Amino acid sequence: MNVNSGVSCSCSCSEKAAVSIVMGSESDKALMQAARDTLSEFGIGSEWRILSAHRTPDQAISWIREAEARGIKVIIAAAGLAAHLAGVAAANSILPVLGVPCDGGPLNGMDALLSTVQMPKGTPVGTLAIGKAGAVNAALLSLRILALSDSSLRQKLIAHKARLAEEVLNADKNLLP
Ligand code: RP5
Repeated sequence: MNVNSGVSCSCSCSEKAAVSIVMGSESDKALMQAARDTLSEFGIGSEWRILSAHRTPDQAISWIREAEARGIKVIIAAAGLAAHLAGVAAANSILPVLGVPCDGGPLNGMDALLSTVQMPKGTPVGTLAIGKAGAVNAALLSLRILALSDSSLRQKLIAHKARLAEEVLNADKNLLP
């Protein structure tokens, strides 16, 4: 699927997109593919767009304002450097907004982390870790939000948690004495 085609889901699931991923630049695409893949593994559809708070503010605001009408339940906003996209999303929607500070740049994502996390009171952004861990966790946190009203998704998350534990237990078991 073209990154800008938006509304439909490209994963193997047949679901309508429930999560909207917006990112500030094409240079954020590889990182946010990890979020999209995680959602897809759980059968949850996502749309994604490149929309810049600084370079295409009108398009970004329109897309975010119309998200609820498209059936979106959670917005994931990813940006680097002076990262304002998540804040703009939270200012233009009452959907939960999860911010992913993109790594890279001279400050390795610290600038994006602070820009995303330090929202003034009244306009919340749930900020995840810098980089890939943040992208994957934004997807997992979206799934937890969706699972509040989706019991089969809840079961998948319980199984996923058990798999994570099993991996650590197996690694421990396989350690040479
Ligand atoms: C931000 O600036 C983007 O989200 C990206 O992480 C960073 C660099 O953008 P490009 O110069 O690669 O387009 O707006």
